[in-house]
Amino acid sequence: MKKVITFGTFDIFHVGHVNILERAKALGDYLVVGISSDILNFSKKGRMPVYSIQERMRIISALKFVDEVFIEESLELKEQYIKDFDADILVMGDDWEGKFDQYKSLCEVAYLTRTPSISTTEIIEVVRQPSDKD
Ligand code: C2G
Repeated sequence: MKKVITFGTFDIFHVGHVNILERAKALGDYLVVGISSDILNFSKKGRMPVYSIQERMRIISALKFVDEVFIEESLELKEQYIKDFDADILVMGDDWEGKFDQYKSLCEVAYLTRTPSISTTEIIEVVRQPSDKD
C-alpha cells in the first residue's frame, strides 16, 4: 500500500483544497493529512485561523479521499511525521516548490500546481467588502 502525506491549514475550506487533496490521494492508496495547529497557523500567517483546529480536522476527515488526519504542531517536524506515518510520498502545492526537497532521502516529494485564483486570504477580503446595499 502506497501512503501519501500532505500538510496545510485548510482554513475556510475551498475548491483549491479539494483539488489538491483529491490529486494527492490519486498518487497512492492511503492519504494522511497533517493539519496546522491554530498556533502554527498564527506563526505562518500572522493571524489565527477562522475555523479552529477541531473544526478543520472535522471537515478534512469527512472527505471521502482522506483516510487519516493529525495535528501538525511545527513545520520542523516533517521528518518525524514522515517516519511515524511511514509515508512513501510527500505532496504539497507548488507555492512550496523546492522547500521540502531535503526529505527526498526519506520518501518521494511532489509539488502539485495550485488551483488559480482562490485562497483563504482572498475569501476573507471578499467577505469583508461592504456590499452595495450597505
Ligand atoms: N492550495 C492549492 N490551491 C489553492 C490554495 C491552496 O493547491 N488555490 C494548496 C496549498 O498549496 C497547500 C494546501 O492547499 O498544499 C493547503 O494550503 P494552506 O491551507 O494555505 O496551507 P499552507 O499554509 O500552505 O500550509 O507544513 C506545510 C504547511 O503547513 C502548509
